[in-house]
Amino acid sequence: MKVGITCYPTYGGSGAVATELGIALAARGHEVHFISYEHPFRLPHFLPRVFFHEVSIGNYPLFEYPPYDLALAVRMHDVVLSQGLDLLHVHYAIPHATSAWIAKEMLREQGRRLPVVTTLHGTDITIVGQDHSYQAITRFSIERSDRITAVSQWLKDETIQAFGCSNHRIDVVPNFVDPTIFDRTRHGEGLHQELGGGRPVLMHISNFRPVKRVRDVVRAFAKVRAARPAVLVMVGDGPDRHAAEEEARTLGIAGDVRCLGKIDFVAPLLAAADLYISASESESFGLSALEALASGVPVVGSRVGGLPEVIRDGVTGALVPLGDTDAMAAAALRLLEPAPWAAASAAAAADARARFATHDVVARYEALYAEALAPGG
Ligand code: GMT
Repeated sequence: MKVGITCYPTYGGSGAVATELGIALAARGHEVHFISYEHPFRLPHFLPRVFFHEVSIGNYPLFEYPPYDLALAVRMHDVVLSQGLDLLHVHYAIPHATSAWIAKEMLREQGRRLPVVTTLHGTDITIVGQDHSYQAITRFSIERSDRITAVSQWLKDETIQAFGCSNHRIDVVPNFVDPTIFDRTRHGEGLHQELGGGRPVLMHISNFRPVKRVRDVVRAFAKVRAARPAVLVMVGDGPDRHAAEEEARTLGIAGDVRCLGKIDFVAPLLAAADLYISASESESFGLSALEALASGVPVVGSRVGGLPEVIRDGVTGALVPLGDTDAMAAAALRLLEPAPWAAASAAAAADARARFATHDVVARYEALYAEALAPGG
């Protein structure tokens, strides 16, 4: 198959999933064409059967807001025709599903059918899509897609509740992880020693947006730190990074908190972690949490959104009430004890492989593509 993939290329789970999907599809013999304004951050520069088509946004002094969605629709239309694409798979509804619908309509005028698969990821449904400025077009574009997928059952339910797309089939296709890359056994002790100097390493990876509640991560860590030596390694960057650093200074633990900034390839870091902390107030899935689990890192997370579908409470980690940093610290301290840690670490790696391995999930997308391509599909 020749598949066009559109996603946000910058840091973020939806771009990471879309890119890993494209790489996996190419490895399975498909031809994959990424269409976006920038090279996706997880895409190495050359891979057989993987191509990148940049959307250039023509500007004009009249445009205070250059219309990216239109430039994207035109580029999608061009690439479908020039490369003979079979279908488009867009990640994150806004504006990608809308641009895909425009491209599809332009092609229909020319007698060309273009199936569109839309994957809903999170805030496209829970926040941005429900903003009055976008709600009607988001619903319209989702409903015009030939196949709709959501990354968790929770997100599917939210979509139906927020948009009422109840007459439309939504398949739950979870995010996935490559267990050969996120594999603790591939990495030595060196990085763990470097990061923690012999102390347990707690880790958090995100884009530091308000929804991630990174100050709660620091507060929970401070309570762990009060009970035993440990370090907190924070990876990523975003609007609340400064607030997290400030919180660490205020709590007097700045010396034990290391903010590493944005790092593209996090597998070695996760393999050097003992515990992963997610304090998000909403998380449709939690890709970093899954990558941590696959790396044998138990996760302490807030009981929100799709996280309970990813973390098995009491088995691969712990779920605590949102904002309850006491409960978070207590769970972390329990899990840092040698026997509970060993059991949870082994269970986490095994569960991630059993339920979310790349091969199985990508096969489900292939099946959906085949359905959408079938006559009348
Ligand atoms: O919806 C977002 O916040 C953006 C998106 C992203 O690009 O990071 O994150 C969402 O999609 C990820 C991949 O499917 C999920 O793992 C994240 O849980 C989800 N974020 C939220 O729901 C806040």
